[in-house]
Amino acid sequence: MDLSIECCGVKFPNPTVLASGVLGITASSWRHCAKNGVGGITTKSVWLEEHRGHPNPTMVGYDAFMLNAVGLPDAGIEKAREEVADYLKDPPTPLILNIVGGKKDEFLAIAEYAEELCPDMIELNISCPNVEDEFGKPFACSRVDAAELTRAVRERIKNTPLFVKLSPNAEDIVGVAQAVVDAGADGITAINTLGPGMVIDLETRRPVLANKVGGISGPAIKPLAVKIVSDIYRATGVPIIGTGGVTSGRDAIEMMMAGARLVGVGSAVYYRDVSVFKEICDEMEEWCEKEGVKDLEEIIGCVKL
Ligand code: RRO
Repeated sequence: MDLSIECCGVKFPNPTVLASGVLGITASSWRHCAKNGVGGITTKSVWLEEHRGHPNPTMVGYDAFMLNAVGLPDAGIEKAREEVADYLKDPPTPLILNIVGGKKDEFLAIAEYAEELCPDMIELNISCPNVEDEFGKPFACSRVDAAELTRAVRERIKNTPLFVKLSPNAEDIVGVAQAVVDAGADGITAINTLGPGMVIDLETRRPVLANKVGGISGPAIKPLAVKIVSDIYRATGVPIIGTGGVTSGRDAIEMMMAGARLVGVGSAVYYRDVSVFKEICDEMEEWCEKEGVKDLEEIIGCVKL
């Protein structure tokens, strides 16, 4: 069966997308994912200048959830420019460039350069939960801040589909989604990690992560992501990259029924490896054939509420 899906004029061979932050920022790792069946790639969040992340350990994983506080390490846009150019010489799948800053001026500065790299889409990360000490509350926690930033970024990104990645920590994520769409976003990525949360090592009596706390991802947050995607889909109708705890083809179908057009996969790559993309697609195909679904468009937002 053909799992291909169109999103903002970009054709994806299947709806799975490598979520931002999972496999860094090298053309070779993106190609490796593409060889293993991923439908699209999201880059790690790119800064204008080099930014140091948090010290190790930055990640800890359990069956039900993961915690991360990587802290947005990045070498800056010049390194990203090289890797993106290398990938785009012969791109096996579409590329979504994820961009980030600390304060507003840094977001605007990278937005000036983002289109020069010629990605298929751009994702604006305004929802990292791990840098609040450095930069204050994420823009995604306030309708007004999120909309103002999106509007200013949109003025600088004129010809590339712009998605804004939102936070489940916002009091009113649907209101934030509506506000960024009104400010010019073409689509929404939902959700970034929840929390932050904490895991304590009983023997040392210290938090496991060096940063003490970190964003929660993985299967435990999937029902929250599905509910939020459903709410945003019904409120805005814009394309959504549904992300949060998807590890199987059935999870991906569920996310699409909620309203996702593309499905982000992050933690599952750590739980298994990149083979997870082919497994998800195989299971999606199997389900569609059993249910007589000929085109994935039929299931987007089809949940009966
Ligand atoms: O780098 C991180 O710590 C990080 C980022 Br940018 C993000 O958006 N979400 C997350 O859970 N971690």
